[in-house]
Amino acid sequence: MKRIITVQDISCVGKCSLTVALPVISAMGVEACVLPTAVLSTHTAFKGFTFHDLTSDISAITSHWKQEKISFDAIYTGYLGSFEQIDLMYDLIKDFGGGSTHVIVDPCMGDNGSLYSGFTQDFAAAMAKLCSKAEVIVPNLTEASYMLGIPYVENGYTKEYIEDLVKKLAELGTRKVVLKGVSFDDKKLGIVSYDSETEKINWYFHEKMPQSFHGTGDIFASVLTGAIVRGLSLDKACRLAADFVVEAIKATLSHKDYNWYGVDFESAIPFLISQLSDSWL
Ligand code: PXL
Repeated sequence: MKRIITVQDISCVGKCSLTVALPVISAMGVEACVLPTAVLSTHTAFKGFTFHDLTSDISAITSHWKQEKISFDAIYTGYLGSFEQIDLMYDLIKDFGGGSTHVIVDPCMGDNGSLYSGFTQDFAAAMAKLCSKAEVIVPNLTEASYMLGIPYVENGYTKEYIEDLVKKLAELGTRKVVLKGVSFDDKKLGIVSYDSETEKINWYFHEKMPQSFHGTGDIFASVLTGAIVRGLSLDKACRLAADFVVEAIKATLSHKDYNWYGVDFESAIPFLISQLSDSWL
């Protein structure tokens, strides 16, 4: 069985980060090991959340893994709470990366033109540097703009603008870029993936949902990671991840009293499993 290590916070309530990565990656038949960066009572869109930083535990945990000669097929980093945690990711990638181990960095920092509570432009610059160590990065348009230090353009951009953006993101030093949330009209939302080695750009547009939710970026990155370690091409991995997010949003919206803070991805897990048939490979 393939094994991945995912590094992100555990928000006890809120359906994001580890509370989605664990069930989603497990459902894909991939072992999900965790390195929690912080424990929060909820994700940061709730008022008054608690935040317990776990930075000081990280080195002891990873040293133990080294002693035990534990290895991973992929390293997937998500929400990181401090500059120090970003620095620790260089060691993690040095110690557990290399060879055939995939490194996926989701520079989880913001959405809809703003950074999440607690993040700054300097943090985005540090995250941009970490992207140089990744094989695949998974920013949305907000994170891409902050990492490149350019204004966030909400809409009205051209195909050329997006193609230029993914190439600039690849210049951060990663091989592959998956840019989320691209839209040229009010009906479709898309994913653009770019492989800087082959210079191939793939576009995938799906139905635009009437509402966006917290945690969908984490769900997307979790499926993408699971799919990559299962051997799917980047294009197929993006399609599967996007389709699963759409299914999860549909499931959420089908209940009139749905939660505002996250999606019912649980209801869509049978869809995810059904898609992982041989026809995807
Ligand atoms: O889903 C992204 C995310 C992850 N972790 C924490 C968050 C958020 C988004 O708000 O607050 C703690």
